[in-house]
Amino acid sequence: MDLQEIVKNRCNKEIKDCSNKELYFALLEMTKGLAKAKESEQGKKKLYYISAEFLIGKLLSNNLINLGIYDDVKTLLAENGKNLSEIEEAEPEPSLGNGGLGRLAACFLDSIATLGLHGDGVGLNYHYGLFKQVFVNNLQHETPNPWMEKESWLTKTDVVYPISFGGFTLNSRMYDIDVTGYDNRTTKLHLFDVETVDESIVSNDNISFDKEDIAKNLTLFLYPDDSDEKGRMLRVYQQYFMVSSGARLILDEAVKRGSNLHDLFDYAVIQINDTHPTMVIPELIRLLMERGILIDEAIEIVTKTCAYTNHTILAEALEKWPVYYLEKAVPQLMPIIYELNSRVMNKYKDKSVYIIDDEKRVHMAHIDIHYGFSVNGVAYLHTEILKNAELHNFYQIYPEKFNNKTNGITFRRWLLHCNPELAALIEELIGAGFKKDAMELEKLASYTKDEAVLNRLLGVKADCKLELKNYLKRTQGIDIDENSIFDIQIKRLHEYKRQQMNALYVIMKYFEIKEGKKPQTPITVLFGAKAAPAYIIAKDIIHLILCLQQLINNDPEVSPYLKVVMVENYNVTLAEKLIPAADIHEQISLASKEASGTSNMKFMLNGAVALGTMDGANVEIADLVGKENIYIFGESSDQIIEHYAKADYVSKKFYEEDETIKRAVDFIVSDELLAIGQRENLERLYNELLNKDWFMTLLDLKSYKAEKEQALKDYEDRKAWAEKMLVNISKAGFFSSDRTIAQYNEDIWKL
Ligand code: B1N
Repeated sequence: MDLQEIVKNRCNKEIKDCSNKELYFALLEMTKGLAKAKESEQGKKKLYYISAEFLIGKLLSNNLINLGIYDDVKTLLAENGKNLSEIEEAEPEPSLGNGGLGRLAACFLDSIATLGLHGDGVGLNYHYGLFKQVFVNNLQHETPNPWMEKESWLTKTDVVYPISFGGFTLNSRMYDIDVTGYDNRTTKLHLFDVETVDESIVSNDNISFDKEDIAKNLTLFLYPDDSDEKGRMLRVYQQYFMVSSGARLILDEAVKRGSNLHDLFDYAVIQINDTHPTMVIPELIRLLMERGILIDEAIEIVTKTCAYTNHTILAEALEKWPVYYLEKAVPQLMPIIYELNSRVMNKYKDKSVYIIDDEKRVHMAHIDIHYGFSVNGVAYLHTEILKNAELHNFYQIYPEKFNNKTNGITFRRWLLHCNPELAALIEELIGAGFKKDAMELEKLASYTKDEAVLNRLLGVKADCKLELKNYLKRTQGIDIDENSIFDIQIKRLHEYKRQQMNALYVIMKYFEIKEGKKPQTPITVLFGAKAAPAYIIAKDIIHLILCLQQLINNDPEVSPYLKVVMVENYNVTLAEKLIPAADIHEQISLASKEASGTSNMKFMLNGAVALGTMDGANVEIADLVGKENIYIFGESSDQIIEHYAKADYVSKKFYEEDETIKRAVDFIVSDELLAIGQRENLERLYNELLNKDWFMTLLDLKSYKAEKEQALKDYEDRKAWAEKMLVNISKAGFFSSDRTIAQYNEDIWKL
């Protein structure tokens, strides 16, 4: 490593005279060079993780850590009066994902590289990623989030494929990002892009553009607003562009490694990340047939090559494309999809497993399940629900295909990088082994009664809280009290995740404080969430939270005891600051609806205690830490599934029967809030809660309030709380994505 030399060549200056941006570019160049030197050895069989999203976050520090040079670089910079965390801020964050699904893909690449597995990621290079969120008048607005600068982590390759759509052809070029594993080899993220994309068709202050000019818009945004047909068509074009490019790459590479294509499954395994890349199945069949393989064999080869991961049971997220969309965008695939469907129809009477339904819609997940060899859910409970309810009819046909792979997170980013002080304390106590074998964190269990260790743990948490306070002040102009309890809910805004329940709690607390019942320690309720641009109620919930923030934080009677903060443009970078600072984390989805959740794992690892329902991976967390180290409330997934089956939930009943619930809900349309917010938004949300409340907020509100009060009370016994923190950290090892990836490899990929 010679940063000095690189800086000299690039800028003709010394390190001490460079700007942070210049140093960022110099470090980028240096890191890219080092990653090249460590490329993985090639095995025979290779994994392709195909995903419409890779939410990789900033890469500089993570790469320095994984290359083992973070401390040296930091010291060298410090000697020259420079600060690595400030340089980090010069790096733009690519937002190539929505939330958990995309972040999971990024954690998986880190683990694939760390475990030295032969595997790459395949996706799309969105120029503006997901939108950037800005708040105007307490409402969410969306603007483009450009991240590709004159130099970036992308490396242009010579790989170019012509991709044909109904009526036109576009050239697809591959760009690579090196993914460095911890202390090990590197792997690659291949992002395909169209050369004709035209960023100038989007203005700076909103995200509208001509959705029909595919050559110019194909890779501008991740999932453009799909509330209208043109947006949905664009999504089909994106998906086919991704999988056709990926399929060609996979075939070319397999042939290069010696495959005759009849044995493709010995050379490649494709993990299909949710249904977005499903068209890779008919596309591969088509390409194999083009190369002379007959359809029966082509179908068999592809079925032995592809595996599918399901990430949700929410009906609206299970993709069903009308046949006429596919006829228009990708007519060459339809004969194959019809053939795949007729084979299913000839074999099974049960219409629920057909690929094309009576309304002429193609059920993408059904293609994956029939024509892949593995179907997995992402947490124990989620997989059980798939087998017993959601996909039960498929489970009866193919019990051997179903398996669970509980999600995980990379400890490099979510502990070593985001919380170096905690990592150092852990290393001092149990040695450095946990960095490679996360299960070694269990050794911390022997310190749960050690008062000195517990005090140091509280000290680390206090430092992280102060750091968050300073960061929010500096970057968003927000003031918070570092001595208050940090209660944090960060995740996409969705009714099933029930941010509205947390907001109703805030209203209840506001009343209590007004009436003189003050909390012993002040509370700061922090939110971070983006709403899909066309998801009206989700945006109304953001509006409610921002209005509450304005009302409460400006009320001198209340704000010394309670504050509400919604951070703007929640992303990976903010998560890295928020998670280490949390005391309590909210995992309050309606049971059965959150497939897994992964922020729950990150918080746990950083010594926060969960307040949650028995949903997703919370079930496994509760199992590991025991009920004295987690706060669980609300009805079980069995009970909820029964409510839906019987259609017996009536939110108004809960509203009418409980005075405190009624008062909190009514407050949404009170004079106080209407004076701050928009009547239209607040009334719409009020009516939704009262007359529909599809995700049963009012059902669990009472037990949620009671459990949260218990957690706040327990927080006062600092020693007992620190013990809970330590138990949570010590049990987090199971949630390392290294474990998850090892299981994928052992059961599915067999590399
Ligand atoms: O995938 C994560 C899980 O931890 C979360 O519980 C789950 O909600 C999330 C359509 C999705 N499921 N489905 C999506 C994303 C984008 C889209 O356009 C669906 N995201 C999840 C990782 O397993």
